[in-house]
Amino acid sequence: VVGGQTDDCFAEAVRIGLGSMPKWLPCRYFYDTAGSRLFERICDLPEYYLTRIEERLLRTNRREMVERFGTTPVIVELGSGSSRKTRWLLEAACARFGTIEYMPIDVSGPLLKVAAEALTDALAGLRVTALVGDYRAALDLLRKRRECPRLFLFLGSSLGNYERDSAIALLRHIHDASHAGDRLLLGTDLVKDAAILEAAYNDASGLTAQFNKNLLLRINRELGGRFDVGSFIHRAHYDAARSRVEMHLVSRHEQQVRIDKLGMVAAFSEGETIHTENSHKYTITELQELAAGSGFVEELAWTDEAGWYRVQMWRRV
Ligand code: AVI
Repeated sequence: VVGGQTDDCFAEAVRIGLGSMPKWLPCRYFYDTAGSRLFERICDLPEYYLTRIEERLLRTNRREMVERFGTTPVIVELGSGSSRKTRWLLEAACARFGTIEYMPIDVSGPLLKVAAEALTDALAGLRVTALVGDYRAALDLLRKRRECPRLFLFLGSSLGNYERDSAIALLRHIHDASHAGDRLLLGTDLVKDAAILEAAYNDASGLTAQFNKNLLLRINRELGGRFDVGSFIHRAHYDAARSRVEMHLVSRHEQQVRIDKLGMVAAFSEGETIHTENSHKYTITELQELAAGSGFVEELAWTDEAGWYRVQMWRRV
């Protein structure tokens, strides 16, 4: 465990976010056990093309991805979750180098344990050292170690959930924790037609709505909240000017909600929203600017035929 989110952080985020105008909650709190399970199911939805395309790009190009390294790299994954897509890459790395050390970093200890057991059962030659906690603490720990070249993985379009400034700050943090010759494999969603994007975040089965509303249920479970989730509507729309899909929870009517453990009452007018997530979409030019702005150079990149999603390998300079 390398430092992580405590219940106090969640309580503080809710106090601040629901006391603000407009109201908001940080999207990292989606991922308690129930939220992480819902997200795994979102990844299989027909409308949510991101995971499917990324997995195909990794599967098809995995050999080329690992061949960049002359000596065996340590593979470090930020926000590994179930490590499902990473398996392709690990398999290719084990085939190329014989043994591989894999360091997944995630806030969910139980998820890491299940993923690590499944991977070591499937891949002889794989050694897993899991780090439970937030990226920053894990990166600080890694900064002090220098055994082999490292391949950092930041997949699943997770960078898109950061505001532009925070995205640069996180990339610089990865840069500071790495050494010349280390590489970053980054998966990002690209700017595209609004209808495709909105369908991906408004799926017909209502799973994304459930995922969004799980935040209110989490407040009820952990902080003694009195939210009636039926009184809120899930809304996701693409803001083309900001190139991002925004997710909100919209109050159906005027209401007051008590949150016992915080000793607060959150008052909502009809139609008032809680802004719960931004999911930024990039152009290729923007991605290359991000690389340059954080001390990396693009070495290789892979995109699907429709140009919806991009995986890029950056080398640390
Ligand atoms: C984890 N993250 C990249 C997802 C996204 O697409 O922004 C979270 C998500 N939100 C709604 N659906 C999936």
